[in-house]
Amino acid sequence: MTERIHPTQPIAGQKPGTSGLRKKTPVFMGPHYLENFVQSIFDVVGTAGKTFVLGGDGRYFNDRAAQVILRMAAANGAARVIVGQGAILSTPAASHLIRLNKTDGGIILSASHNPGGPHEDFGVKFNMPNGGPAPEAVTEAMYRRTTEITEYRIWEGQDIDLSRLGRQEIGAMAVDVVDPVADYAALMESLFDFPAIRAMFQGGFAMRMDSMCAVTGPYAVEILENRLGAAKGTVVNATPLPDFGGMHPDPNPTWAKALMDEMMGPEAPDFGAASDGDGDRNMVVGRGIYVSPSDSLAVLAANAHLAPGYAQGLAGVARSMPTSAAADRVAAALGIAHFETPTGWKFFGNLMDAGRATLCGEESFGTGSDHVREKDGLWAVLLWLNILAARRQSVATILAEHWARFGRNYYSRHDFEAIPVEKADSMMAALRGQLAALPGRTVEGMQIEAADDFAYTDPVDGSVSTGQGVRVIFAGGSRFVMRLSGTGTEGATLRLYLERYAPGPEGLTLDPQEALAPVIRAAESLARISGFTGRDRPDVVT
Ligand code: VG1
Ligand code: CO
Repeated sequence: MTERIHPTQPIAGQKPGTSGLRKKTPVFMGPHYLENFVQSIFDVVGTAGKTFVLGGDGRYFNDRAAQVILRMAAANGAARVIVGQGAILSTPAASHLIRLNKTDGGIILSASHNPGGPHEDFGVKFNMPNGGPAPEAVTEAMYRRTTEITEYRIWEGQDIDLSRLGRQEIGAMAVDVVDPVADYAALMESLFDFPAIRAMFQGGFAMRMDSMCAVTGPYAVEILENRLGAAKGTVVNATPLPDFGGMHPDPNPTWAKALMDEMMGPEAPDFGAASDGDGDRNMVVGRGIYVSPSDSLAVLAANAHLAPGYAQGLAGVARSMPTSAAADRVAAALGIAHFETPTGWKFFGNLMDAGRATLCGEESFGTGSDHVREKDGLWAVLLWLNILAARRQSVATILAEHWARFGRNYYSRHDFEAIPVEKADSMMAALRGQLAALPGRTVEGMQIEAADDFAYTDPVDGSVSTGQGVRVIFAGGSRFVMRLSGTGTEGATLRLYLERYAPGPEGLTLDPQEALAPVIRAAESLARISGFTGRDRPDVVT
């Protein structure tokens, strides 16, 4: 092998979004594209003598990209890289390995819930030594570096054999290939009551776990089937494929339709779950009942003490701003702190590091805790299983009792995808322009209490993030929020988040779309979504 310094030039558009840099795969495979971004990461975080973790969700180009990054890490003077066998690591497992081995961070190869394949999406993100996604100041510095880069360093030579466990070397750098599942499975076993869950499965409890041909397959088979004794075949679509079998690995009722149909059908098992491309998202479904992610966070917060890892109680609960306030009500009842952060897991890191939040969640099928610094799909599934085993009730009963106690935050998100960017921008600008005049006005019979563009001051380090989503809040706890996605790779995606609070005891069992109808009409009348975009219905409803 020989070390080379390659001249290069800045490539426009290498700006990380909500969760790393995501682009169409052919863009990432273009000349110097991956190399420029990775060198920019290394230039910002420093590499000499450092140890990093590396792995990805197995999508197309994952294996090639991993080889390039290993050779670049060696040429940049890193001491050691811990890499998942086959270059595979789920995002939460990568976060765990970063923390467990006290490394200097890690690179995760994934475009998460976006489809994968030669013509779909690829992504790269850097996680900090705490195991969490790099904060905005760091990703900004990486982006700035991509605009001035002139060279990158790489060893040229043969590939490392990533199928072989154990140590190999590139120049002076050690490459340790590790089992992607083992340490993560041990962590799960330390948090949850495996004997109780095993007994529940032995008693005939049936489950369907849809891994959507993405990275959680091997994790779910090992944990659910091998260690917890769930029936063989409980995990479906369990083999990770480079194109996720053509599926869209986003665990929501639209893209995990087969699971939804089964759970709503006559042969439904007791519990269903799905996770996304990189394993950090989860959808949970009971027999005949869908659990909205916002409700899931609230139920988990209210019941976490039933799991051994959380028996001592929670320090606090944090949710992203567009996530419903259901978790806040639980926090208030428990007498613990609650926090409202911008969208994206990176904003939870400081709260968890400071011991102020134990559980965190987003409406986008993300839940997690301070066991790692990423959201964690299988963790959420296991916490649900632990609660089901402890309470010996159905998902439907647990939800009904939860709403009876706390009231129900009806919630839905409407996504309008691939809108021309100029149209989306003018719509958002027009809405922002009205905000100051909205409070006090009545729309659809609801009085507007407040309207703003969400800004967040991190209570730990004081950093400020502005422009995080427009919210219009009505008297009585209803609201809508609008923001543009920061993970898409085509045009703009508008996310419209809708919420309405019903205190109960009446009116707790409506269809969410019906319950939210006045809020949906209010959003349309104020933001003129159809007028600006020409769309009269969303592409995805969750
Ligand atoms: C979306 C979700 C956000 C989530 C992010 C990454 O971002 O809304 O809650 O943290 O995806 O999830 P955006 O900017 O498109 O709304 V993952 O599982 O794709 O890394
Ligand atoms: Co994900």
